[in-house]
Amino acid sequence: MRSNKSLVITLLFISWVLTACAQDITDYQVQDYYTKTEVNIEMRDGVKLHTTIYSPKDTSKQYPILMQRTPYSSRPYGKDQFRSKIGPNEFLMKEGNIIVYQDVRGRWMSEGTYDNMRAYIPNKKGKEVDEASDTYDTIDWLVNNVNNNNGKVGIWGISYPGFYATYSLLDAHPALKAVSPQACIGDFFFDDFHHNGAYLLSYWRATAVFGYEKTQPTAESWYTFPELKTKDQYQFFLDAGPLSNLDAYYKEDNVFWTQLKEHPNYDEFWQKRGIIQHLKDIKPAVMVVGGLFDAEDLYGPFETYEKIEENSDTYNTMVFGPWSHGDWARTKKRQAIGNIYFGDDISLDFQKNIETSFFNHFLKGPANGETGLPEVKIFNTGTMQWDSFSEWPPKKAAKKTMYLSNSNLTDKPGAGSTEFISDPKKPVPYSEDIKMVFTPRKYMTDDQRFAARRPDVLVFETPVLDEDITLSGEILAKLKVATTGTAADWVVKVIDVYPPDAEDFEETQEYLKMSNYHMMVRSEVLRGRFRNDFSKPEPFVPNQKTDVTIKLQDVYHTFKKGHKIQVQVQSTWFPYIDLNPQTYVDNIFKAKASDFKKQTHSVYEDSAIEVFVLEK
Ligand code: PG9
Repeated sequence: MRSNKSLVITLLFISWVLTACAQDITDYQVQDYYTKTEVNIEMRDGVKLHTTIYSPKDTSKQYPILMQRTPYSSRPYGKDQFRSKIGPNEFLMKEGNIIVYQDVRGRWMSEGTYDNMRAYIPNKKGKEVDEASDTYDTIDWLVNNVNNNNGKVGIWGISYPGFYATYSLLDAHPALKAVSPQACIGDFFFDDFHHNGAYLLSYWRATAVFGYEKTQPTAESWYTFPELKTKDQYQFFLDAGPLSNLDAYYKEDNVFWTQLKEHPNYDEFWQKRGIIQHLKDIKPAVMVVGGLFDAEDLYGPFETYEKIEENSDTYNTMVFGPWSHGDWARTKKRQAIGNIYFGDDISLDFQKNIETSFFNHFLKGPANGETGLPEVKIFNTGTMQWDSFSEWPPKKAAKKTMYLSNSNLTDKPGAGSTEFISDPKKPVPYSEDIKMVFTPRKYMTDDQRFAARRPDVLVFETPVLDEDITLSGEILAKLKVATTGTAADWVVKVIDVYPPDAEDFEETQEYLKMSNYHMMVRSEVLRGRFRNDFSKPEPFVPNQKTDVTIKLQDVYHTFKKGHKIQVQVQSTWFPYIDLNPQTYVDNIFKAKASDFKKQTHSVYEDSAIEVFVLEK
């Protein structure tokens, strides 16, 4: 039996080691392990793009290059100014990689003219440029000029940088081996600024970020946000009235606000800027990452993965977690969105065991054989567990149709209809806690009881479930509606109703918070004028029964035994989206106050929700 003394010494040594490791994580200083250089790389048309290069100080070995191209600035600028963290995550930072940030054309310290979601040009000639050629030219310069690089390049990016990551797959440089588009914008008519043609009014302030053009390379922000004296976003926009009243808050030269107003339909302006259509014959390995509760870019990641899967033989995988926009890049321990707690260390585990493995396999490893990562890793937001699939959507899921009949979700259609009055003067709030935000990020698991109890929200639900039911894949809302007016928006929400005795999440510690909680699982809107064609809007014929089909983005959610599935249908969702006048006008951005009318809408009982139920 060893003496107590040696036991104490052993314990002291263990605690020292742990502290040292902990210090290593907390005391890590980028400047102690990396040098920084800044270069202006000349593109094929002569424009120079400002590029920051962090290179490991240990020059005894070679490293891959991990790059991000961004419209949000590569700052801090200055060779002695270091970011506190670099790269996709801290594991890849501490392992040592050459990490590069680049201001895209026309932004911050780069030259050139910015073009918001610049359109891809197939078969470019001579000095024709787009984001693909800028990426190609940049990679070519880097692999030929940066010391100690191993000739392999990876690209990652979240949101707008995610769009540039997707873009890098087109006409890809041969040195580009691995790309991770994350929360990647696919198309501004379905991501961020619009959802199925409805303008996201809640994004209004963000228009400043992309609306003003700088006249020369600058390290200082050149755009300003509208000065507002309120946090109450609902009241502000309700009081503001028609969208044209918002012009006064933007200087006349806000290019993007003008583009939004001039292109209310899915016209060539938006179509040519969508990137999904070009994703074919992709060569680099791809890992698409998204958040199942990402309020900004949900369309992009799902469409990016599925389009590459359809059109390319490359290694193409997808990870979708219980995250809001970009959550997976943070190092917080507790993963929760609003009142819903999903577990601890979910993001850190993703960074360490998935993201780092993906890049190391293709950039440092033999890059052949299996990565050991699943084709699809997706979090079940009902069981709070990760699951893996060899394809998405899962083949072993069967379509099930539920009809919206007399407040119930039933197996058979009804013969009647339910009506409600939709009043633009008292629109349905999109949440109970609406603040004047840059973009709405946290509402997607909010309790929907407040809405269920409004007369202008129709509620349909199953009886209490006597067994678990798991929905996997897209949800299609096939509504049959009518309106006394000639225009209307249609919002569908799919909700998990917790039982009255639902356990509180240990972490939440708010007594009986989860009792009868109406957790939003998925929601989507369609601007009714686009029901047949996003590029050809058309009015409703008053009081005529009309088909309106809305695709809700994919889910992976188990509705547990004792819960209920609920569907809510409404016509306003304010100010997440702008108000529909409910009388047809060519361009809602130019509607007058007198155009906005209260109308009576009807939802017929042969309306249906089509879901995919995963077989047990
Ligand atoms: N896609 C996100 C966004 C775009 C435009 C305005 C506001 C947000 C993002 O890049 O974060």
